[in-house]
Amino acid sequence: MAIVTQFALVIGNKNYSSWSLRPWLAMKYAGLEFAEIRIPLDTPDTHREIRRYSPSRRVPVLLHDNITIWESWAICEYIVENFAPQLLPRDREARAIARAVSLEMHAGFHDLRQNMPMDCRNRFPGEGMNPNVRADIMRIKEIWRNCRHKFGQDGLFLFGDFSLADAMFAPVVSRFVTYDVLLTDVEKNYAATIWQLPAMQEWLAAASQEKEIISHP
Ligand SMILES: N[C@@H](CCC(=O)N[C@@H](CS)C(=O)NCC(=O)O)C(=O)O
Repeated sequence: MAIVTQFALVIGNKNYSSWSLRPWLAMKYAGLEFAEIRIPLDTPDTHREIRRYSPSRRVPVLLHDNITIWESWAICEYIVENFAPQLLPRDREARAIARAVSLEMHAGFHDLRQNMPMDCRNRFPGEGMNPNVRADIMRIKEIWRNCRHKFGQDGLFLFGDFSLADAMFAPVVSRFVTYDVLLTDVEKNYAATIWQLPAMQEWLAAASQEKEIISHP
């Protein structure tokens, strides 16, 4: 596939912006070259800077060919539809379930997101746990086990090869590392696969170099 340039992805801090990580990973695995416009979150300039690019006043935003696309999942779908069809499984059922679990992630797990915010370079073992967070974690682990068992046997990812579903769950892997969430074997192996991806390591290395600190509520 030809490398298409002239993409720019507007993202937040790599250490904190879980929504930015998702399409960033998808673009890396699509083999697309893109510029990054990084806007640190939670500063006096953040809202003004984000408004320059984003109608929703949120990052990520993809700029391509005079088109502005906001919402992480919409960016992922745009990449698949136009440049990287391989990022969703071809099989009808697997493709439908990949979308279902991705959108379950996109729309849900508020307790986990609120109480265990992404903070790639830090470690807070045991912090943030409560019964609702535990329920979110149980459901995520169930998704991982079911997908690996039913659709993932031919590869290392939820649906075998790397897909948008893996990009959507990558920030959860980072949270599980930061808050030292207990995982069983299938879950642990899957989390390790995501954590060790070269692109994930590139993101984490950049996150560790960032100077901004956003304290947790
Ligand atoms: N549903 C949106 C959520 C995007 C979102 O909440 N982004 C956060 C950063 S991770 C943001 O832009 N916050 C703006 C702010 O803090 O002012 C998506 O999927 O892209």
